[in-house]
Amino acid sequence: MSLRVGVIGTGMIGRDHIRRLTTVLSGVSVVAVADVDSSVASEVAATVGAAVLPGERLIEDPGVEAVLVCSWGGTHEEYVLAAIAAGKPVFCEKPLATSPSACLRIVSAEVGFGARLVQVGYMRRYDAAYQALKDTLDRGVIGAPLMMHCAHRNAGVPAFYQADDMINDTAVHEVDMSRWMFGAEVVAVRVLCPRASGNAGGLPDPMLLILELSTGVLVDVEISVNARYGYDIRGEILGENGTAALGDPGLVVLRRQGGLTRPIPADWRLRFGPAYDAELRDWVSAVRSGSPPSGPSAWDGYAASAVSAAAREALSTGRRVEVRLTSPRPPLYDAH
Ligand code: NAD
Ligand code: ISE
Repeated sequence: MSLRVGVIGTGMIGRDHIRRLTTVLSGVSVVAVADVDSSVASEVAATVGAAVLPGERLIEDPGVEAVLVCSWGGTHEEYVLAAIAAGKPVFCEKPLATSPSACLRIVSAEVGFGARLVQVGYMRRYDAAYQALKDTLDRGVIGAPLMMHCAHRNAGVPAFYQADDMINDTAVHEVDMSRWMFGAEVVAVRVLCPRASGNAGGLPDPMLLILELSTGVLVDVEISVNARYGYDIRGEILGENGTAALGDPGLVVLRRQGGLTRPIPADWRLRFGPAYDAELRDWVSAVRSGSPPSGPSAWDGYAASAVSAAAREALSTGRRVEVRLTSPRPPLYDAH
């Protein structure tokens, strides 16, 4: 029997995940969709033969065994809490919620339920290039890490995208990646902004975050969201005995007509397609076998959100802001 999934939010990533669930993965079907824009929901539902339901009804529906939340960040808390209350596994796109307190309400509901139901869509952990980089680091090939330099460049962003989204929605990927890559918490953040790009459209773009990890490692993250030339994700670790950088996954390098070229992906769908496939394959397989999800947990979502909150304060005050996590971490998340 295939796993019957309901998807809330049929915008860009909701549609991409529905395509992946129905045409790339096996053992799963999309039986219901929800979106506040009912015309978009109906259009998408028709392509996969799913029912259209309001979000809360979709979660309660006995025909829906597991839920994917792909609506805007501000709506995640209510849907994830409803899924936990219904005892249904839920894959929630990042960020888990838009404030540390909202994330903690999810953590506490999951702890109250007594088992892990939530996975958060931090897909860098499933990306072949990031996994190879982590493997290189873990094998000691470059010695103990000292710093990591990251760039996260979007060709452009939608008109509704705000300054805080550069942190909550974009840099938050590098926050989660840094915690996973180095197995350490971010303890303080600074945010610096050079003069804004002529393409910035009112955003403090580009922006530089400096993350201090509990181990003394520093991670700097350049966020540019109107880079125009393409979607460019970079990362290089400086270790005591060498450096290791992300490779370009699956790109062909062309030498012809006196030139050397290689393509740059247009957006996140092209750069991270195989990573999204892998994260959902892993989630579907865990849910089908009745195991807890092994991907980023609600606690990881909370920790990333606490760093985002500190970074927003650092942006508005110009100060170094310390990150304080509620402690202790509940034992439910010990294997993480
Ligand atoms: P989008 O604007 O294209 O789509 C969001 C959809 O949610 C819209 O169709 C909107 O009508 C719907 N929606 C809003 N409020 C709703 C509600 N209360 N109930 C049901 N539907 C509602 O946005 P998007 O780019 O698809 O982003 C959606 C989420 O996915 C965001 O949290 C974003 O951060 C995340 N995302 C993650 C990645 C990634 O790389 N992991 C990439 C893109 C987006
Ligand atoms: C978007 O929501 C994503 O998560 C993409 O991965 C990121 O590159 C982009 O900046 C976000 O807006």
